[in-house]
Amino acid sequence: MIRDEETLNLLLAGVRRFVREVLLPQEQEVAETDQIPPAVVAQMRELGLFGLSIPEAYGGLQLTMEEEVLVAFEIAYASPAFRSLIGTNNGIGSQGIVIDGTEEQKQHYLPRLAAGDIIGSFALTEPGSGSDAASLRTSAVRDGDHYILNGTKRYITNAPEASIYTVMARTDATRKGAGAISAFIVERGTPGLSLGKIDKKMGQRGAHTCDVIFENCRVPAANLIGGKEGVGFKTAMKVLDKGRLHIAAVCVGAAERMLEDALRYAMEREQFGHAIADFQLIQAMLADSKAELYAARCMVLDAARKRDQGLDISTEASCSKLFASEMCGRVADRSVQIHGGAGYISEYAAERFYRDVRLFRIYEGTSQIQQIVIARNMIKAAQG
Ligand code: COS
Repeated sequence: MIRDEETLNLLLAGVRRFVREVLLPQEQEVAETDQIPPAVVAQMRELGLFGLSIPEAYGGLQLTMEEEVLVAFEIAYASPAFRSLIGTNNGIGSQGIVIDGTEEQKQHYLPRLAAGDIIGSFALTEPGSGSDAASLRTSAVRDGDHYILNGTKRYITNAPEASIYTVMARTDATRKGAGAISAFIVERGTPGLSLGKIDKKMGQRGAHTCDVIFENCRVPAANLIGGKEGVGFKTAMKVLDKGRLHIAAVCVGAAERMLEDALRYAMEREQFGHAIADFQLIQAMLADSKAELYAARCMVLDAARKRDQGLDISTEASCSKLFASEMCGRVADRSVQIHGGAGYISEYAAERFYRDVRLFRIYEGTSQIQQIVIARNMIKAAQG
């Protein structure tokens, strides 16, 4: 749903200009230094990019899902690290509070997340629990008006920058599975919370992950999301339904960038006396990429519109993430192929994007997890 075409077009044009004029010229430096310059972060704040999906009542832009994916298409045209910095505040790092938080929790945290004054982070994965998220072992034991958390969370995006963590922990050690999991907001600086070393990743330099470690970390009971135990896994899944759709949109934006770069290169590069774009084997790669990209874009928009109608889009979000992230991987591969030797050299964006986009098929649920979600939903629906 688009609420006001004119306002949205202004926002999209502003983001597009910011991407072209500010982010693209900084990409190489971010890749080399592994840091997004503070001046760029300040401009992201001014544009409202940290609060795209946060309700207006708490200082955000309250974009509908359709509007949000349109913005994501634009921002993902630049290196994924830029999107990653705003990604958690708009997605997994804030939505637990937006969807299931108490009024006090919303008032306390959302305005600062929306403004980009603080970064939010989502701590689900553990050393022993990845795809099988319901097997997580971090414990939260009630002690008066606090909970005591123990455990380790792994590969947590933006954890080094974050001021608050949405942490899924087991509040009933005697029960296995999803029903004993609760979600907490844990503030950085809480005694007993520490961070591991920043992970060395394959790509997305400028975006950081690390372990988040809890050792007898005392968290006020008031920070239990929604004030209710045992529903934290469902909160996490609802957050991921939206997050997966957002990532699918990011895949579309990144693929568009890679395809434009590949097309430009193919039209400039000459071999056998012709621009290589004249050759049908190159054209096949361009055409397949274009067709798949178009399909992914349509899927993402359709799923976003359905979510705006209030429909359950668990299946559509997983279909979109599965198809768009795999499509993005294929486009990345073809882009390197079209660039030939140049595609293997770090001077060209093709090489960097090839590594950066590999993550899309893994985080917020691997392609295989999306397949499981889709098939299970089909079977459940058929059983009635
Ligand atoms: N929305 C709301 N509730 C949901 C839901 C959703 N999208 N998906 C599942 N639930 C509920 C189920 O209805 C069930 O509730 P009941 O027990 O009341 O019936 C509960 O959550 C447990 O669901 P399920 O039995 O399907 O859990 P599984 O342990 O089988 O796990 C998968 C389901 C595999 C889909 C889940 O663990 C998953 O998404 N894993 C990947 C995790 C991930 O994406 N990690 C990335 C890290 S975050 S960057």
